[in-house]
Amino acid sequence: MSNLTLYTYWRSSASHRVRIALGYKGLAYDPIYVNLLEGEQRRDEYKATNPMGYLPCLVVGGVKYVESTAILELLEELHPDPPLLPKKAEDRARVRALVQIVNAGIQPLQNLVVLDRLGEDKDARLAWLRHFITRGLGAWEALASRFQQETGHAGPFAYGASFTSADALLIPQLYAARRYGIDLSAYPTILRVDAATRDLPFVAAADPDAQPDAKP
Ligand SMILES: N[C@@H](CCC(=O)N[C@@H](CS)C(=O)NCC(=O)O)C(=O)O
Repeated sequence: MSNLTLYTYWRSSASHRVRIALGYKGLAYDPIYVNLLEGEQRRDEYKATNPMGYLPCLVVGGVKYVESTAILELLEELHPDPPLLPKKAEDRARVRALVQIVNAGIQPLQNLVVLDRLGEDKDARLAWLRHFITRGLGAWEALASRFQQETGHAGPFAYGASFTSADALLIPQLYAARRYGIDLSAYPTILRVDAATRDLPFVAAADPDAQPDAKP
């Protein structure tokens, strides 16, 4: 039994972020699987956990925490080493900007609850997903590359030589981009981050396809 319990679903990108952060910090957790395709997140039982009906939820010592970026910040404050954020305020602001492009600018638009409002037309849903993911990743690439010029950082991670929250957010977004057949070849920084992180043990362990609840 761990002190940490994570409500998760293999293809939930927000859960994927938290799985990466937990692994990065070497924290074990007990999973509780919530099947999004079966609508388990919309049942009253789960809404008592997160009133938005969203994954993930991390339970720490019996207390429930929701919103993946708030959870990452909580983990950072409770377990600062290894860090997910740089030391300097200016660097932290830049990392948080890369985090928010994914968290606020891309992921909410690919959510089931949003796609369901578009109707059943699979082609229309796919076109929507491709449009917003491509738009957001293009902005992420441009901003990351501007940060490199401003600071002289050369990677290999999203922001410099150390793994940060910006990587923990980008990796799940790339999984979703590939799932929807988006061509990433125009994004050299994103491809560099992908190559630098893909084989890290905590990244591989958090991968959706490696989760016990993954469906082939
Ligand atoms: N801002 C929230 C977003 C959470 C979120 O959108 N979760 C998705 C899975 S990645 C979800 O549970 N969706 C359920 C639905 O759309 O019905 C966070 O970062 O935790």
